[in-house]
Amino acid sequence: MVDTLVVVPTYNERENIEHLVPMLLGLPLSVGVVVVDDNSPDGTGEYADGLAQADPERVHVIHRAGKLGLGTAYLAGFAYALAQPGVAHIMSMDADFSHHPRFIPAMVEKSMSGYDLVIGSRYVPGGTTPDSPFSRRLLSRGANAFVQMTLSLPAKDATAGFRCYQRHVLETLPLNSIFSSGYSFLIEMLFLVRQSGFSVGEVPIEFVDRKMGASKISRQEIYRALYTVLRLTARRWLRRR
Ligand SMILES: Nc1nc2c(ncn2[C@@H]2O[C@H](COP(=O)(O)OP(=O)(O)OP(=O)(O)O)[C@@H](O)[C@H]2O)c(=O)[nH]1
Ligand SMILES: [Mg+2]
Repeated sequence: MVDTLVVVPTYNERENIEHLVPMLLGLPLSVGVVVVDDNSPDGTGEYADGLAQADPERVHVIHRAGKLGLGTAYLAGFAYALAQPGVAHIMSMDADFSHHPRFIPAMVEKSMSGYDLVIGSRYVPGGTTPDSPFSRRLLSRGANAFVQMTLSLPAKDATAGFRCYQRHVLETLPLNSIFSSGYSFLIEMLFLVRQSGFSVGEVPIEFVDRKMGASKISRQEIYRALYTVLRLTARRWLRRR
């Protein structure tokens, strides 16, 4: 019976999931994987189908018609996870090995010690980004500093997609009310987590840059994230008044 289900959104990650899914299944935990693929032109979806056929109890693939965004991909994965009765921990991670499976046991352990959400974090003591170029560090640090300042989110790494939610968190949060469809979904989720009074813990990780495939972050995504933060700041402000 699968206890921890890992949601992996993919868009053109064939070379990565080839290695990632077997590594996840090899963890010393009862892990299942849900690949949420947006009809990747490189055949990620079909490749994932093969992995699911080989281990249908533990691997599932959700196919969507086209590139519909990271946020809605998480939502599709979460909906599937919540429909599986035995699943206690619902995780999300990138497919590109920036989030390495070896950190999952520590994240699940921390989740079991009582944290409603555990983040695999670059910015707590012990966390590192050894090969990030300066421009990427600046973007990530800048984004984190900005959301700390405006939303005072309860995590040092508020934009990380490496997360472990306890089941009841996803059952409780108003997921359908989430406005962001892209990367800023992660900020909005954390905002909701805090608003609902859930506890957040962080586990240090080594975040390495992708070696295979290409980044999907665009300038447009950055503007959208900025808009999300401003919108949530306004909401918070109005509530306070
Ligand atoms: N299903 C789906 N997956 C997506 C979409 N956009 C990004 N992804 C996946 O989300 C994860 C994160 O995307 P990345 O391109 O690695 O973004 P990033 O990690 O912020 O940026 P890089 O470090 O530059 O790679 C990867 O597994 C992508 O394949 C999307 O629209 N749909
Ligand atoms: Mg990446």
